[in-house]
Amino acid sequence: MKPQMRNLNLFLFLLLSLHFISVLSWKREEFRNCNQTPFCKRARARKPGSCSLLARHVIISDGDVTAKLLPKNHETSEDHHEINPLLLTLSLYQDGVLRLKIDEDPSLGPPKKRFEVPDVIVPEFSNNKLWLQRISTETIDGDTGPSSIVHLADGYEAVLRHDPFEVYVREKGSGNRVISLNSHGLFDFEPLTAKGEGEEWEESFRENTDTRPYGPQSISFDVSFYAADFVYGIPEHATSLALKPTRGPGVEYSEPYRLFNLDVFEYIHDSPFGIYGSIPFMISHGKSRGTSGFFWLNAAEMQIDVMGAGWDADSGISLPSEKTRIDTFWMSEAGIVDAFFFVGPGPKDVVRQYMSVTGMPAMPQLFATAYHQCRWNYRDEEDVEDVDSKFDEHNIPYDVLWLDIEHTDGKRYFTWDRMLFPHPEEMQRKLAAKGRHMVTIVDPHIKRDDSYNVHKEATKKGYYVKDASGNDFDGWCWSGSSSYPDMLNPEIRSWWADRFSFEHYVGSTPSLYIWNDMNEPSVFNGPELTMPRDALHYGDVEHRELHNAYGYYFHMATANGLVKRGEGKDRPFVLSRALFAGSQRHGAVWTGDNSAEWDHLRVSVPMVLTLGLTGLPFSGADVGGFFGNPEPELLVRWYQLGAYYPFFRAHAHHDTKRREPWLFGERNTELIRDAIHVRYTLIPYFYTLFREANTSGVPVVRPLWMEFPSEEATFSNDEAFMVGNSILVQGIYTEDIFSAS
Ligand code: NBV
Repeated sequence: MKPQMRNLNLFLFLLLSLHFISVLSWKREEFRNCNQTPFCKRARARKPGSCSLLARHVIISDGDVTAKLLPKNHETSEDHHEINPLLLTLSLYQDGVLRLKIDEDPSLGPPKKRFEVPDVIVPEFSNNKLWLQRISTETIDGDTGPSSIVHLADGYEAVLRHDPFEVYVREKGSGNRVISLNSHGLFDFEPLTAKGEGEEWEESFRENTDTRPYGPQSISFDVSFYAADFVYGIPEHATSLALKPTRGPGVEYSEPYRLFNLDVFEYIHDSPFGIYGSIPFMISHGKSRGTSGFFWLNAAEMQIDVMGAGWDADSGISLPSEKTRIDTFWMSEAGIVDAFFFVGPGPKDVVRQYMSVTGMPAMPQLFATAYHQCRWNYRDEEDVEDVDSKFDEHNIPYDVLWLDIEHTDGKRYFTWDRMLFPHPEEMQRKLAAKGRHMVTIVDPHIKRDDSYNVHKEATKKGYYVKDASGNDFDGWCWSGSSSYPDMLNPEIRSWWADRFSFEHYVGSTPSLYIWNDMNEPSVFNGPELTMPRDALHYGDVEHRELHNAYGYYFHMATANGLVKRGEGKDRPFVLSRALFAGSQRHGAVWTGDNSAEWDHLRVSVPMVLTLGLTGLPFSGADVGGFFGNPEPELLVRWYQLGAYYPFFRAHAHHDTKRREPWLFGERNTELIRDAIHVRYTLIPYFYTLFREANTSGVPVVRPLWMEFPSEEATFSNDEAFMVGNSILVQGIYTEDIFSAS
């Protein structure tokens, strides 16, 4: 390339980067709300009782209950041939797990197979299946028609009501309900349709148009939790632990909780808007009965309403346990119904039941449970050496030093800027000699540069996600024009994993571990800063169907890369920003780009507790706050709280002032040192708790009610928490406060 051309390109790149950076601060209008999201708007407009499906042909097949769901007027409808029945399967598993699947009937020729998320359910789960032999039929009090009933677990039964169709779990004997689906008749399933002549099927939001080759394909239904005082879960949101109602008279939030993995710049601390991760798993807890859970394995955009008291005042539907019932409404843009009901009855039981489906958390290495020092960016080898030696000088322990994107050669991951980092191996060896480790960042956007071997190979092998016209998807990110490996494809994951071998990742050594960022995936010029929904993945899967799991597969492939690199003997450490159900098997996560504000310190607790409840015990928030410069008092408080996060890492944006622990005067250094020392004193305890999580699923840090399930006063407390069952932590979230009231 001619030098003038190169300069012009550089200029354009800088201009575009500046443009994206300047428009990145959180602006509500850049993200869709429910009304601007057609499937959400349609679903929310439905009235209770509008589902007219009946369960018919209820039989046992292959040890499951199967049925066909048909509209009430199907037999008589003149155009009944156009209404295809849906297939329903109810399967039972050990430990009180009920699975409900509903999909279109493949034998009736839908234009394509709807996406079922692979590789999240662990293979061992199928060994837990209980093969049904018997089904009984009963007309339950007040019903006009029959229900099919099967034994689920000690003391519980699963019920499939035929007319109207409803599924629930109830206690044997008392008949009290635990969880139910479609009790309000809000179930809806939009079948795929092949696009007809002249039909548009497009949706636009701001400057982006979303093409829909199969028409609308959303699914929605109501789920009710009985004997429930509160519901929790469905991360990731910056909000309270006990979920606030989103529909009904006088609710505080008017938007549903959104599950759509997004790179939200400067997220606010109290909102149901979706951020980097999505786990469609909700837990209910109440004093009178205990805990239950509901998980919908679906990776498309989801929106979930928590109904407030009186939301259904005019519906005419009356259900048992009015007062202690919490109704919720689940809407997803695509996929199938693959839902799991967990009966508990204790909080730890529900978490274990959920993990029997999605897998136990990985056991981290000891060093990863210690203190991590990060900043965007440690500039060069000298800076690294200086920071490292100052920790020793100040008698502050730390275990891991992190390098952000600037360490690479022009954001080409797996490379080094050789001017700044001429001797990466030596740098890592020096740290390793003191028992320390290094982490470098590897993002999924691959620079479209023909001299970059990762790009060359990925292009040649056809490993990138495709755009709607079948070309390699080209989006804008840190590396400029970039493409994204299609992580849904196991072959591509395996190729990606091989990038981490010492041979391929030149300059890496055995003490180097990995950080996956921007894996929502973040695309600066994409709709809502992500990939267009009509991009195409392996097996013709539309991006809309798998969006929330893209980062999960990326995390998985990276973790497998470190396993391969260590020939299976080294436990990997990979931190990921995007997350999905099952991410616990691949490593740690953090809560992304928070701000140096007291409110962000405060909300970090419910965020970390929620992640733990939904299977991810290894999480933390950036200590000090990513954006902005914390006052020394806030920084000290953050260290004092962060010392109890399962993942304890300080991190900061490159525009912030340096904030290593010794930069704020002697007294503050002493306080920060003390906080970090407390963590080091507790490392054997933390490590033991990680092992407990690894074998039982119980999180390392727990909401108080997990340890004291009948103490009502704890149910909505998200300021204090338990580390294991023996340490209670109360953070201080306001300035000038010296004790907790
Ligand atoms: O890689 C730069 C940052 C990183 O430091 C941060 O932790 C990530 O959450 N990254 C986001 C991209 C830029 C954010 C403004």
